[in-house]
Amino acid sequence: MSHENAKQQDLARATTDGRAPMSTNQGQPVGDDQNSLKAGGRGPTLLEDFLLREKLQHFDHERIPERVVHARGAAAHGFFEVYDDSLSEFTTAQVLTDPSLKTPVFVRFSTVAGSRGSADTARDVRGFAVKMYTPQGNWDLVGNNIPVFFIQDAIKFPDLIHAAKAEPHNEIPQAATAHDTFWDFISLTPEAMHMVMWVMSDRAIPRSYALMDGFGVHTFRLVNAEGVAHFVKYHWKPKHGAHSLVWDEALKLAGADPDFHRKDLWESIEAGNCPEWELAVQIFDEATAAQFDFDILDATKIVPEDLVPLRRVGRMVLDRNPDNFFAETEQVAFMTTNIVPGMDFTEDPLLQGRNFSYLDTQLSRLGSPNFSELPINRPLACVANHQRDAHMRHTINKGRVAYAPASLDGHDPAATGAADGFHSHAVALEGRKLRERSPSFADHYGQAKLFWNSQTAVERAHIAKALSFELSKVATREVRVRMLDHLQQINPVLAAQVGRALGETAGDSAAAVPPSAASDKADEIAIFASAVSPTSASGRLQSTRGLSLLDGSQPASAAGRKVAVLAAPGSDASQILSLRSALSCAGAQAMVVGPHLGPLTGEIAAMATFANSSSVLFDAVFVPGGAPGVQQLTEIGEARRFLDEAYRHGKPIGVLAEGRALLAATQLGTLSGLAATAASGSSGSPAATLEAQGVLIADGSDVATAVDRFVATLARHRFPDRPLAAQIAA
Ligand code: HDE
Repeated sequence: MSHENAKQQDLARATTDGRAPMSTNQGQPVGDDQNSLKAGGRGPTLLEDFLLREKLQHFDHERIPERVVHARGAAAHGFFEVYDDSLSEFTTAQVLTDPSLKTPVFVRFSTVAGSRGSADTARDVRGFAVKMYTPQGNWDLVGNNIPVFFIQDAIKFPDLIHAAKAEPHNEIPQAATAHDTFWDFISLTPEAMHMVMWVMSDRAIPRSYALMDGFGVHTFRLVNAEGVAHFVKYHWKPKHGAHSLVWDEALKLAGADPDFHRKDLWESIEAGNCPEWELAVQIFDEATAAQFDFDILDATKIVPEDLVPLRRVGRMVLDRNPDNFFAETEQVAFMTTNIVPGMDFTEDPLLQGRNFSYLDTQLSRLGSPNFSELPINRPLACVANHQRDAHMRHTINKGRVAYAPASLDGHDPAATGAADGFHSHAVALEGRKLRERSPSFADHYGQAKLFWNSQTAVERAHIAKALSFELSKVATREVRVRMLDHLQQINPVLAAQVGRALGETAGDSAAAVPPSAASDKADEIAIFASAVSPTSASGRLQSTRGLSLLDGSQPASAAGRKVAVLAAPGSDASQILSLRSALSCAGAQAMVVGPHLGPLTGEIAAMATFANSSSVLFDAVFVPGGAPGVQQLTEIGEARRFLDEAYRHGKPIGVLAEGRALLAATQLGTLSGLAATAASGSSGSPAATLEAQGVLIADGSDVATAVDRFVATLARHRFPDRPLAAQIAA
């Protein structure tokens, strides 16, 4: 059996389709599962009814505690493989050096603050936890989609989480940091400022799990066969690029589809559109680390890519959905301590604390040290030791020797301690025992500025808007003002703009402009274009690659995208079919939205309606021609809003032939002048202006070309630069 399939086979031993004749948990056949045992037809129920009691008793105990953080999540199976053996220079870990090995993986994505039932699109860090079932035991890379963290020392973690979660007196708000206790804590925690910049950026509202980066966050060690160690930072780079939602869309999605990310992951895999990432590493030695003007043990710092480039070493594909959410996604137990020979930790005080916390948490959530025997957690590597007993022990250990050294029953005391077993790297340490933060951790604003400088003007405007939103929800003025002081340290224009939104004067107030609500406004973006800050603790870089989502460095791809096709009886079916086949060639999907479900026009049926969906569920909107269909659509307010809202959210829009009339009937049609040109019958400049903003208007003479151009536009994700967006009420 190949190693790749070994975990699937292993899980199969514990998997059932439940199709056998019904039985109790003790295996007795059940004759009647719908009526309890009673004295007479009208009761009372008899205590003797063990069938009733077993069923209720099991149900009563169905819940286990949700994760204290990262409660909301979704997961999938897949594999990881390295491209070649080039990392053997640095590590003995087989998973990183043997290109013939396909290592089975189970990956769980999550939000941090919300409860298990909270909405997927909350502004939050995303967990990106990878469990690899390697031949040398399990390796867990328990990372996030943001490469830094709020705090430098694990001892502050309970405070951070208590402040971020819903407030304890009324359990409000759910899955949101926009409240007093979070910002009170943050405003008193300068070390959080770099992370705050990331969390207020669009990184915290990803389009999907498949379209986000992953990071190991801490600096780890790799150790080679000679015992020589190097430092390593891990990155996961999504094949189709990292892309985000816009804030107004994320808010609306929380209502329209709280399962948006979970569903996207599930449906992509079911459709064979398998999410894929490359593993990239930054490897450097102690001498290099010593030259940096920041400390590589400080989890609030990145190692800028311009200092140590990424080296892409392998790929991970998620290709199978779990069979059972509870047994797999809920019971999977990630632990930072799961590393394999050839790897090691560093002295990062956040990582050191995590190395205690994850095992401890599993004991409480899963209730027994035997959690490692659960199918989803058990390693493929052979388990043999003298640990015994405890709740729910599955393994039946034969013999009487449960100790070492031992000589009875053929045990050989010398056999303990295999030559290629795990051993910790012999790090040279010295120092006095003390409770103190290293002075090398003291710079809290330098890399916040590096991140800020590395963003495009649009991204800076989004950070300002996110901060304005979050802080405007803080009732205590002193907290808001304290945050403005921190922003002032990061960038005075940022502070001024947020200050203006909060009704305060801050920063370079001459540079601020009246803030709009959620949408992008040209003058707001313009003020950020040249608002850069001098950096520190950044390797003397002013900006660096790898931090912006909108600088053009993300791969353009339409794969995995969903397009709403607005249609009604009389819409042009052949145009819809052309679009559908062009999208499917690009790995994207068309979903026809109509006034009702079922057959609409030709062989086209609606899979969604204006009553059950809205533009936020899609990446783009397309309106085919066909005069009777378009006429009907123009009379449906929701159809017009579909286009207005998609425009406001920067999404590609395509209209073909008579479909143009629907666009002309929208607010965008009026504001852009398209309605006026439509009335006069002339085709003029509004269409050309809109085209530059990702709104394609084609006359229907060459459908194939029009459709291809639309797919190419879809691959560009979003068009933030839309001057009319702020005027549209959608
Ligand atoms: Fe976690 N974290 N964490 N964390 N974390 C948990 O473990 C903790 C931190 C991360 O999908 C818990 O099994 C401490 C950083 C992910 O199941 C808990 C500290 C990073 C997941 C815990 C941190 C993470 C967790 C809760 C500060 C990014 C979800 C349930 C020292 C590198 C894993 C559980 C999954 C989960 C503790 C900080 C990522 C309580 C004490 C930094 C992705 O043990």
